[in-house]
Amino acid sequence: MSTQELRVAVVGAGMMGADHVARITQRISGARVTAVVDPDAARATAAAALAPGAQTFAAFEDALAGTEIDAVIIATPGFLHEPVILPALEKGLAILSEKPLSDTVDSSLRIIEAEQKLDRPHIQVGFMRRFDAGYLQLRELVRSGANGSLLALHCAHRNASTPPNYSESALITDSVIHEIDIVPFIAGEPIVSVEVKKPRRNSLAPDGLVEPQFVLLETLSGTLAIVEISVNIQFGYQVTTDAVFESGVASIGRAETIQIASAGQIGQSVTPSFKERFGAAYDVEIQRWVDAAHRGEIDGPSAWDGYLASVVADAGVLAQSSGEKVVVEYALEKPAFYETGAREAVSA
Ligand code: ISE
Repeated sequence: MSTQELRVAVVGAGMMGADHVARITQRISGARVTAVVDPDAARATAAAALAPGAQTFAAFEDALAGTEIDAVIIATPGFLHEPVILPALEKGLAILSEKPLSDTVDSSLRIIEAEQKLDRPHIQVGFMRRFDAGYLQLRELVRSGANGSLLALHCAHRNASTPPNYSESALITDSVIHEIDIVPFIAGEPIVSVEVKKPRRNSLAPDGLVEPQFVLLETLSGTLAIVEISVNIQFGYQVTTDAVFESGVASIGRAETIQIASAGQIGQSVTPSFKERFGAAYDVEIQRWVDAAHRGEIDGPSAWDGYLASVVADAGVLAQSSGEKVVVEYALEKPAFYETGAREAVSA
């Protein structure tokens, strides 16, 4: 595998899957997309057209049987990850699973148990914020201690609108899962409790969806992250963080584009979706995953990080329905297996 191009199957040809097909074809070295898997033939064909020579398949098993694959990117909804991850592990493929690792804690546990039967971690989880320049600078600032201890984080996570079938629990499991991963990454310690507050409902949200919500994530030493999740805010895609230190405030996520003062107004464009807001981070993430796969490693958040996030998300969904502060109980200690294979720069 080391000198040849990695032959990648992309499973799930929706917005994210198609974006990865284009990325690998146009900007990533050392890999090419040889298979696109989606039960929707039109979607598979449209995505495969972005990668010359790529074949299409309706199911992952068909791709395994029908072509040579070294690696797989899984970009289906979370509840469909395990049925792809388990056979991919059996084949010893390099795996990039989009977030969340899976949709339940039990499923995440089955995945990490299956992975630990191998010689080393094979799964990297697509928490792309760990590759974003702003988050990395913020993490370094916390580590340096230059402004004293980190006391609190104001996080805004805003989407223009929701896709079909987006439910209230998805606010936690599909959206805030990013803060659930990145807050410990920045703070350097785990989340110990979750609480959810619900302000006045946005009438522009689909019927029955209660949002925005405020999700309070408390870390071990008491740093509090207050996450505003708003998913039908219309104006575009915005993810910002203001970090409150003992002697100063650091802000990331607001200055992505040029600011223009003209005709009596100051304006700046807003990214329409996560594809643009985190485009550079995705590029770094996928290049490092490909390079690591050639070395027989992963280089980013592992399935263990995916499992930890699923435990916190579970507590978050409970907090959402109960209105209570829910203490996060981690049933497992980090296995030694996960101390290797993922580079320190982006792994917890
Ligand atoms: C989507 O799946 C993502 O991962 C985006 O980053 C997030 O902002 C959005 O809320 C999710 O639905």
